[in-house]
Amino acid sequence: MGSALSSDPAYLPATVRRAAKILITGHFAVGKTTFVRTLSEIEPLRTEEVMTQAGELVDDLAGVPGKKTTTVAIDFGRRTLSDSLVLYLFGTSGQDRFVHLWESYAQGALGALVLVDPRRLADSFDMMARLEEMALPHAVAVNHFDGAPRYSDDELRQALDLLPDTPLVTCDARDRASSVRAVIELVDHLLDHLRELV
Ligand SMILES: Nc1nc2c(ncn2[C@@H]2O[C@H](COP(=O)(O)OP(=O)(O)OP(=O)(O)O)[C@@H](O)[C@H]2O)c(=O)[nH]1
Ligand SMILES: [Mg+2]
Repeated sequence: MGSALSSDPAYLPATVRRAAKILITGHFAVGKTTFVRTLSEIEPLRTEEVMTQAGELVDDLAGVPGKKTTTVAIDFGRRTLSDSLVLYLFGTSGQDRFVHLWESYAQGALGALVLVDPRRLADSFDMMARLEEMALPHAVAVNHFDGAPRYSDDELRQALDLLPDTPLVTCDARDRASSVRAVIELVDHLLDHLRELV
């Protein structure tokens, strides 16, 4: 019985003692829902709605022509990172019109992983400013899109006005190994941050 439960990914290992809420965030269509789906060990909860003509003027689909839906509230997934630590992943909506949800998103969150599309760096400015304002510790993951410009870390840091200790990594939200690496960078950063507080 015990072994059946422990082999079912729906159940957490009995050794897990710590849980952390992490936000997966970023601007519209940067790959947040994809990232949560790739990383989650359970079937993620999604709140996708079909995009309609009404949003045509605000939903900039340049570079993501196949995208038909958008997150209207939250994505939720779970990833056990070690024998003792589980992450609860909350993917935010990228739509400006849901900015009022941010207070709920941030409630109890230890930190955020900000996905960035190198083809539209300026679209990330509002998000970076919001996280600074909320003093929410974060790491930045540049999501790989085919044909996107390749910037050096220095160029990206300068463009996004990152603090020297803000981790900057690259990932492909469709690829599990690189997504795990990105989230581990964030967790390491959060642990450093927590150590500074005690
Ligand atoms: N080439 C490439 N495409 C990606 C990647 N990540 C996501 N996509 C595609 O980009 C599109 C947008 O992905 P979503 O995961 O829906 O983006 P989102 O940030 O959740 O979008 P909103 O919730 O509407 O803000 C989808 O068609 C994905 O298949 C990536 O790393 N590389
Ligand atoms: Mg989404």
